Amino acid sequence: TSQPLPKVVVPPYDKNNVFARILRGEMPFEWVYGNQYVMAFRDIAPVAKVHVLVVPRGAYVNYHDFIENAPANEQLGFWKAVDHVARELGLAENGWRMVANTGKDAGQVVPHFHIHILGGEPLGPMDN
Ligand code: DGP
Repeated sequence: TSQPLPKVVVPPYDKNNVFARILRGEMPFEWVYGNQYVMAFRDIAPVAKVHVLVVPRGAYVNYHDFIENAPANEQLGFWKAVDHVARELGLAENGWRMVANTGKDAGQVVPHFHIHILGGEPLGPMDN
């Protein structure tokens, strides 16, 4: 028997966040990959030699919102696309890291769920 999980309050989706604007083609970005489920583009402030963001086309604020509310086909399409992009970027052989900042303590700044793909060089330990 387990405790009931605490409720997660998801803020309303802000249609004008930068990734929403990129998805609508209202902002310049460095294209990497796209399909019916996702877009992938270079991070504007890379912290590794390869730093790419994968975002679902659907409007989800964070991981909780995505995993609870996105239809199963969108979720599978998203996760498969993350793997596809990493392979297309040539990261499969030497490996890579996936990161999803969620909320305040993680420093999430863009309120549209996204995965960071990091690699192209040894990344070092995750020291925080
Ligand atoms: P976070 O929400 O903490 O996962 O960080 C958002 C990331 O998005 C951060 O690494 C910088 C990147 N970013 C912010 N604004 C833009 C933008 O306008 N274009 C691109 N390509 N990346 C952005």
